[in-house]
Amino acid sequence: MKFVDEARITVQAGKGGNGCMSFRREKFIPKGGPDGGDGGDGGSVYLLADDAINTLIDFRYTRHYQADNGKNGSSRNCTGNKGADMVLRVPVGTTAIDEDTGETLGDLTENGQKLMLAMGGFHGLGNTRYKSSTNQAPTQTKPGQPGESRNIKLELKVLADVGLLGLPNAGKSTFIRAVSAARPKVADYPFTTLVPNLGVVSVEPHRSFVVADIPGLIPGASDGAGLGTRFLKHLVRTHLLLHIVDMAPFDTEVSPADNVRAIAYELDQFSPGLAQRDRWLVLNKLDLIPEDEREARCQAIIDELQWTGPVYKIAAINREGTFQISCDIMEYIEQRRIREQEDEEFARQLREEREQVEAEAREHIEMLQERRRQLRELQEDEDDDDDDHDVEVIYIRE
Ligand SMILES: Nc1nc2c(ncn2[C@@H]2O[C@H](COP(=O)(O)OP(=O)(O)OP(=O)(O)O)[C@@H](O)[C@H]2O)c(=O)[nH]1
Ligand SMILES: [Mg+2]
Repeated sequence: MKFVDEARITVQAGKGGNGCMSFRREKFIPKGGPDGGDGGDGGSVYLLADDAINTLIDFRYTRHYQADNGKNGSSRNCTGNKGADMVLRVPVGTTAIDEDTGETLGDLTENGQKLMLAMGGFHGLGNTRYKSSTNQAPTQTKPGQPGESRNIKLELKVLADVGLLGLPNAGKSTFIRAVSAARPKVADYPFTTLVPNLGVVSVEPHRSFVVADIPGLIPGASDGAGLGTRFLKHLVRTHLLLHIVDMAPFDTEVSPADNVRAIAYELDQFSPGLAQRDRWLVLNKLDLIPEDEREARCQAIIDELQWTGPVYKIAAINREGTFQISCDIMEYIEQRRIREQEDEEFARQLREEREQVEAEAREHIEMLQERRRQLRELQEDEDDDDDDHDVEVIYIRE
C-alpha cells in the first residue's frame, strides 16, 4: 500500500436554485396572484474524518469535487430541492489548507468530525416573496447565489503518541514488530522502511498507544540526503520520541554516541521545537554484545553524551526489554493526559509548543521544496516529475 500524505483538490459547492416567476392562472379563479417558489440552496462540500481510512490516495486520482446545485423554484409556490452535499471521507489527522490564502481551514482530529470546505450558494427568491399591498403582481425574482469554490491542500499527519528516530538499520521496524501487531518489513540493509508505519501497542485491555516507525535519518538529511527529513513531520504530533541506537553497527569507525549526536543535529535543523521534545535513548541489539561487556559499553555512551534522560537497554529482535519500555511509555502518556486535563497552564504550553513545531516543520519543508525547485530548474531534469510514488530520493553531490 502506498502511503500518501498530501493531496491537492478543488472543491466546488453547488449553486443556489433560481427563484421562479409565475402567476396563478386557473379557470374560474379571477385573481390568481404570484405563485413563483424559491429555489433550493446549493449543496456544500464537507470533509468527514473516518478512522476506517488511512491514506489520502483516493484524492490523487479524483481531484475535483462538486456538490449538487439547488433546483430552481417552480409555480404553485413550489420550492426547489436543496442540492445534495458532497461529503469527502478522509483519515483522522487530516488538515485542510486553503491553497490560495494559506489559511488552515481546520484539523480533523477525531473520528466523525466534520468540516465545511465550501458553502453552497444561497437559494434565489420567487416572485411570491415580492408581493405587497402596493405591488400585487410582482415580476421580480432573485437568482440563486453561486457556490463557493476553493483550492484545497489536504495534509495527513499520522497521529501517533510515540515516534521512533534513528539511523537506517538501527532496528526501528524490528522494535515496532516486537511491541505491536504491525508487520513492517525488516532487513539488514539501510532504507528498508520507505513510508511511515503505525503500530498500536496494547499494554493491557483498554490501555494502548500508537507508535510511528518512520524511515531512517542519515547525516545531512535536513539538507535532503537519503530520504531527507520530510517524514519527520509525522512526528510533529507525538508526545515522546524514542531514539533507537544500534549498539553493534557494521560501521565501527563511527561511535554510536556520534550517531546519536548526528541524528539530534538533523532533528534540530528540522525543528528546534521538536528537538526539545522528550526523547528517550533506546540502546538496541544488546544481544550482539558479549554479556560481560554490555553494561560498560552502554555506560560509555551515556557518559559520552552526558545523557541525563531515561535510557533503555534492549534487544528488539528477541523482545528483551521491550515490554518494560512499553509499560513505561503507557505510564508516561497517561500521566501526561491527566496533567493536560487538570492543569490549564500545562495544556496551554503543550498547545503552544505543538503550534511552534508545526510552523517550523512547514517552514523547513517549504524551504526544501523551494531549493529542490531551483535545483531542478538548474539541471533542467525533466525526469524528476511528481509521479505517483510518494518517496522522493534526493541525491547530494559532495
Ligand atoms: N541481533 C539483532 N539484530 C537486530 C536487532 N534489532 C534489529 N536487528 C536487525 O537489524 C537489521 C535492521 O533492522 P530494521 O528493523 O529493518 O531497521 P530499521 O531501523 O527499521 O531500518 P530502516 O527501515 O532501514 O531505517 C535487521 O537485519 C534486523 O534483523 C536486535 O535487537 N538484535
Ligand atoms: Mg525500518
